[in-house]
Amino acid sequence: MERELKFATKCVHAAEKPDPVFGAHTTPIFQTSTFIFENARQGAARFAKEESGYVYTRIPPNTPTHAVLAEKFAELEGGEAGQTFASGMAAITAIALTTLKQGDHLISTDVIYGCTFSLFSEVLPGLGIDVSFVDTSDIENVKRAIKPETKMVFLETPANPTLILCDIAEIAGIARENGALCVVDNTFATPYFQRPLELGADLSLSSCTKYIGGHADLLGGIVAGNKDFMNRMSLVVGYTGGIMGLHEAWLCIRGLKTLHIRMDRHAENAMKVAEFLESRPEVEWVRYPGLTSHPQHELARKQMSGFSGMLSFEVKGGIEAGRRLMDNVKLCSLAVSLGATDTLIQHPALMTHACVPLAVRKRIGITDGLVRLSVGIEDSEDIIEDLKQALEAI
Ligand code: LCS
Repeated sequence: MERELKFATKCVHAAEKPDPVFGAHTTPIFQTSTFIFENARQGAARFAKEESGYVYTRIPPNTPTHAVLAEKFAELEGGEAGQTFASGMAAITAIALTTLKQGDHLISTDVIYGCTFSLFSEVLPGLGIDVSFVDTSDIENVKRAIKPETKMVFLETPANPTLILCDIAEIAGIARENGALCVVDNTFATPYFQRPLELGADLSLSSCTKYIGGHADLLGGIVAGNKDFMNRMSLVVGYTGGIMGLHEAWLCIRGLKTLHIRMDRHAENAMKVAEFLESRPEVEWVRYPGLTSHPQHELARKQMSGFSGMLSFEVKGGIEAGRRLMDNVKLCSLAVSLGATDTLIQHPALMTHACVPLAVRKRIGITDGLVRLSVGIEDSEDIIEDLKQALEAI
């Protein structure tokens, strides 16, 4: 049997094919909206899906640039196939529309990115889909929430912004036994640190806007899973049209080539920053899966090979102290999004999760004083120095 390439080698080489016409070393951007058929028979065969190949840029497999990115990501996640999207939200929407219809039931992690929460709580119920938000950190809650109509269990782990985890293998098993699809939003961990498909999930998705692109200069989404699901989803992709731009696809291919190096540095820096914050008298608590104080540190060690670059913490003095901290940082950028090369600081209660009702935020631990940090790949000493001066200025 052929030896499987290591993850770092896959980041660099997977799906890359030298251009057979001109020999271009990198994957070209196929800046075209349509593809020429050799004859009418071929055009008809491609539309009928009797023959594989490109048709029109909105319709999967979109273009060869998109196809290389989808295949590269699928290989990194350990999936059979992939599909790219205009954003992480477009990916989540297409998965939901492919899987759920009127009368179906969705179980979702309760701590989840704000717009995913709004999509599930405001848009899907309008289509007749019943949604239960569940604390998936306890599998008993998932078992209790399952109904005959449950068609999908949607997990986000580590969760945005509280960094709470859920046991992917256990929950994927429960979903499978009950005929429901298990989908994991793997944006925070990336396939470098966590591979949900290998743990039994059906689909793993990422917002490429974050670590996959890696440089805070694009919007994109991507999904990996089996071929059958991708074929079914291709209809929804073609009909709804939320596809990734060509330049973005090219940037994501480039981003993935350094994913392993960037993620190691993000995680190394995040651990140092988490330990620094935990040692400070101004800080009430710190939540980072790599800290032994994280309530699910053992689970993190079991299902992740590293702890990524995201952490949250609360400064003593609540919302006001947090606001002063954010106003006083000089090196860190006060911005939403995450997974950039620079360190980003933001306030979920007023920013990314402002759309989540206060009562829900309180129940799921998004306190008003919670500050979220996306630790960048700068020198950790400089990040820590900046946070130190900002904490002292509170
Ligand atoms: N999933 C997670 C876990 C996210 O954090 C985000 C965006 C998305 C999906 C959606 O991806 P997008 O459509 O933006 O590509 N998270 C953001 C955040 O925490 N700040 O700004 C956006």
